[in-house]
Amino acid sequence: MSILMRRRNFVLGSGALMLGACTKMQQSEAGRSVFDRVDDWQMGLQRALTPRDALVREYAPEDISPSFRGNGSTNPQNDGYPQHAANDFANWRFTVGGLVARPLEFTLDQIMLLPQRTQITRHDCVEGWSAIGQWTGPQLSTFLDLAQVSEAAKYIVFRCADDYTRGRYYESIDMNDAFHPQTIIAHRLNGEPLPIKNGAPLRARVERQLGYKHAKYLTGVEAVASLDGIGLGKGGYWEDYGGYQWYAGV
Ligand SMILES: Nc1nc2c(c(=O)[nH]1)N[C@H]1C(S)=C(S)[C@@H](COP(=O)(O)O)O[C@H]1N2
Ligand SMILES: [Mo]
Repeated sequence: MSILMRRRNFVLGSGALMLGACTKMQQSEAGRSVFDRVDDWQMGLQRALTPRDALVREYAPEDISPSFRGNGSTNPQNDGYPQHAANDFANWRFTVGGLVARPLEFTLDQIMLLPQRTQITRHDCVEGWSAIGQWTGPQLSTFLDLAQVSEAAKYIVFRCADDYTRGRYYESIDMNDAFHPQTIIAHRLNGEPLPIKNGAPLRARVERQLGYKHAKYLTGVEAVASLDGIGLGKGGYWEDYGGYQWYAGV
């Protein structure tokens, strides 16, 4: 499946883009019957209307919670993190690797130069609290497009800097969530640089899923075909050690 086809699921609000994608698809698959193409188009439309592909609710500025608590790791002490923090994360790097044609490494300044998305969303933690915050950062899809993620990639793994109680925190999502427009690599919360307790300098926002999927202290993302051999193989820290579901839809 091409990136174009993946993205086709998300362009409901933009007829021009959708037409563009379909036209390209038809050109590249000129040999196929018209009926196949109509089928593809209908599947795309249907997927766009299913809850899994829909945008989650975005809130108004007045809905923002007065404070956004920190949960899980809130001040990592391992692997040079305190030094990075003391240095305003000037030497922090974010890598895009695994099954990509062009592995990439970004400084925070470079990340600021990419197109940004700002969204006000509600975060739901399984421990029974919620908070509404405004998040800003590039869409994960921007990084994956720049790195030319392979069609063999089935998951995106979030790599984190913090060791939690049982080991290194990590998370993973499928390509559907990875290319979702509201899946962003956030560097701002409520217009300010991310506080340390909320994942400075970079954290994932995976808005259709519960809090534990929103990996903090990101050092990079890795495109993989399988989750075997990563952590205990269940796709995330809490999936490995807490029995949490890998797909944690809100
Ligand atoms: N790297 C890392 N990411 C993490 C965690 C963590 O301990 N380490 N905790 C998760 C959990 S359970 C939740 S609810 C949210 C909390 O985000 P917050 O600290 O901004 O409230 O981060 C998630 N991401
Ligand atoms: Mo959580």
